[in-house]
Amino acid sequence: MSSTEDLDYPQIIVQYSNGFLISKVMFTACELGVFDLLESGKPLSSDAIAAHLGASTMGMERLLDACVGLKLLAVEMTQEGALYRNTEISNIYLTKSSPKSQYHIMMYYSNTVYLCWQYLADAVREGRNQYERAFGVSSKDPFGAMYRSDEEMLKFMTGQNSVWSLCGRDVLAAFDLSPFTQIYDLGGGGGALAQECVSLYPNSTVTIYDLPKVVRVAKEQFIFPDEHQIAFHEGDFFNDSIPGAELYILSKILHDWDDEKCKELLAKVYKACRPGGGVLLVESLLNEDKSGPVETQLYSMNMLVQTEGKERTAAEYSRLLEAAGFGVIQVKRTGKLYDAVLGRK
Ligand code: ASE
Repeated sequence: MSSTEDLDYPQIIVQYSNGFLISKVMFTACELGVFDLLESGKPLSSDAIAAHLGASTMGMERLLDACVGLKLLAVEMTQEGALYRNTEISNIYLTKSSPKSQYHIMMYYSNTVYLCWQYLADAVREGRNQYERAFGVSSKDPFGAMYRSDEEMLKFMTGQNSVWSLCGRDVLAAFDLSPFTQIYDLGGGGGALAQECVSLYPNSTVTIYDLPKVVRVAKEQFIFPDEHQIAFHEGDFFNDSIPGAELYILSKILHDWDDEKCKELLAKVYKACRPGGGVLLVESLLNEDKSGPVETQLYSMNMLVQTEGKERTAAEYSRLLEAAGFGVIQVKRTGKLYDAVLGRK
């Protein structure tokens, strides 16, 4: 792997050291509204951008130049000076109003996840999440901590929703789910995956099962009453009953919990599941030897600082499903961030 060149000047060490600076530049340009301002297509000077966004010229010019270096903005030199505009990628993914916007997940990373990562060393030493240190709330109930205020809960739900604009279709099309018409999305949150599901499978109805306060916000903010294929069920899937259905989607649920909790939940789902029905796990899969993908390894570190869970391999998910009684387990890798595992009853 490493040539003498790398040993003389360790490119990857420099790159990794600067990684968090890169994230923060992108998050900050998003937060300040740079990409939204440039969305119209009209190139603007740093003075004009600073004035519009209520920022210092000196700070804004540096931020814009760093964005150019990161290929998030383009610059052209004119007689009036440097003019900045969005790149195609920024227009699609970094503006708030684009249908594929990643703005909200970035704000969640920048303002919540980032603070937990401050205590990564403590998380590794102690083997538990760092909500206590980062936010002064108990680490024992991760979702109590993550949903400690309506505002935090909304940020999380909006952030999670934005991920499905990138790979929601792929995870739902990984298997032909058309035989399943009655579907429960356990922990379905803001409902973007449920919306993707009813659009891909027009004969299905999806019930979003989530905590009462999550359902309240989902109804207020994300799912309008004219979405006749989407219903809600308020409950805590560990402590309340799970109604019968043909298919249960558990999307990014098992990665929040340890093996014991996963087995408990899957056993409950198995009991509720109609014969011939199934469970669809949507998760980011680790390679069997855990050598990658690096994004999934990093997400697993994030599960350490924020939850009680971890990312797992396909074989690990299969064993959890088998322990609960599910058979004929199929795994589909999508090539994107999230993959799909289907188990049948
Ligand atoms: C969870 C998902 C996430 C719990 C906490 C989380 C995400 C960020 N924090 O179920 C989104 C996915 N991103 C990562 C880093 O896992």
